Amino acid sequence: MKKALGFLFLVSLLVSCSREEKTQNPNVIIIYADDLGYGDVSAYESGTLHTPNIDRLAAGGIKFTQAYATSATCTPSRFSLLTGIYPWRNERARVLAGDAPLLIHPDTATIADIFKNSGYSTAVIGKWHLGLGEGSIDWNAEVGPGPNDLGFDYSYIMAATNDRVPTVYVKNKRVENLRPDDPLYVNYKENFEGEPTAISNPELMTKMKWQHGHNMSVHNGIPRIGFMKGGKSALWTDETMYEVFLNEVYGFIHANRQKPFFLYYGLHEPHVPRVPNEKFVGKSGMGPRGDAILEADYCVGQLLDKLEKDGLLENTLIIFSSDNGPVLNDGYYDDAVEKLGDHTPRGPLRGGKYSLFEAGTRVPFITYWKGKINPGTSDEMISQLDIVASMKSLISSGESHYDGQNFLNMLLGKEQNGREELIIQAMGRTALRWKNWSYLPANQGPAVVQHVNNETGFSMEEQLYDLSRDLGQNQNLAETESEMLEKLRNRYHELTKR
Ligand code: NG6
Ligand code: CA
Repeated sequence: MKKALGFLFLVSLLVSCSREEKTQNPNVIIIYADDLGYGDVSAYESGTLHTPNIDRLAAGGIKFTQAYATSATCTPSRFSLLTGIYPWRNERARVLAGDAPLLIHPDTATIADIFKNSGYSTAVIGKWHLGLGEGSIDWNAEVGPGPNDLGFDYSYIMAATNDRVPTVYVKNKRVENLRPDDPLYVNYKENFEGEPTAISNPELMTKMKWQHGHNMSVHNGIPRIGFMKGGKSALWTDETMYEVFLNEVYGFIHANRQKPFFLYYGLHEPHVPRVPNEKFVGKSGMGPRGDAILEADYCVGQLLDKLEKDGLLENTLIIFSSDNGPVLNDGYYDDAVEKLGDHTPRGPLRGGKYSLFEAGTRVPFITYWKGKINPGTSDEMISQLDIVASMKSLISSGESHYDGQNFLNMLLGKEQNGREELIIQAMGRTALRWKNWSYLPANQGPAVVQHVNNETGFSMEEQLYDLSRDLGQNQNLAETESEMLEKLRNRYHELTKR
């Protein structure tokens, strides 16, 4: 009898503990779009393109108007998102090839480690682009180290980008659906003898043609960067990618509905090649880029519905953002420029992907937690660099993590006390945001990215803009505001000292 009572007591204790844990430890989902611009979300720039599901997040959460990716390209931004370390501290944090070694050292405390160490189930599903392995990858064996060595219990990823080989999914270190009788080989330096490329066999490009770069191996009628051979059974279909990742997301959430989980969901849209499912084709009137954004928006809506159906919406903090600013022509003939119409992917900002001007790194950024966050807008400055420290504070304690600061209360709408200063990066160059000012030091490099047509902000003349009066960075005040210029120049050098 005594024993039974003891047992019952233990059971009720366990039940109440797990309930307690549930309220104390919310699930966290980061939805990270690829190349989605500040003005691509209709909650930010009401125009011709409508993103009702991302808008649903904004309407029920906090829309940040001054939130930054750390870099104007993917790999460095993702590096910082997961580590809280500025990308310019790591020489290798640049757009990586599909066979590049893992960029984050397994000893680094990542956001996934932090969740995992607090008892969370952790997963990355979608775009990775942070390297895999240690230098030479055998795609037919275990592919690692990778996300599973950085705190993610589960990983279902594309290794790099959708325009880079290998065009396969990697699930927990194994290329999915690979058959031993048709091994997969990848090379970024030279082609495999006898294998066709977009140059030798242009007739293979049945779905999309390259405009610049992207002229090596062809898969699914689309030319890519890098050479690949074999692995036919494992090759992905671009048109169903949204669904493959979404199903993985459902599976992970369902398996972990009883315990706290952290999910990093890397959407592949609207990065090139833009090959949306037929469900979305023609729906935006803007060609594949607009349709791909609608596909991404649909995925956000499906995820919200799933959480609601599983009764998890009130116990899940969602952070939505993008890895860098927008780009139209990023290497394929896909009508992105021709069919743009009145839509303004960069919103009121200058520049875009690859740029030190604002549109390179200032991105949509929304926090949503049903019943916990009072909806609103925040004009405070914050960086994706700060997410790790803020999540640390959410589940345990701490005020910083490497370069990142804790802004949990601001993310939850309880305080308005953002960053005073921030270093941003574009293609290896850096600039300073300080209060309402933007300072771009003298930087060597092209003023405009060839073919892409995005302004970089690189100039041998220093630039100084007062964003409170000149959000579009049209008036360089470097000559007239010499005191401010000197102050910011000094601060920039102090902050970027390595
Ligand atoms: C560039 C590619 C571009 C895109 C980018 C990475 C060429 C000419 N351009 O080198 O298409 O893939 O890398 O984009 O190859 S990111 O969003 O992953 O950083
Ligand atoms: Ca990107």
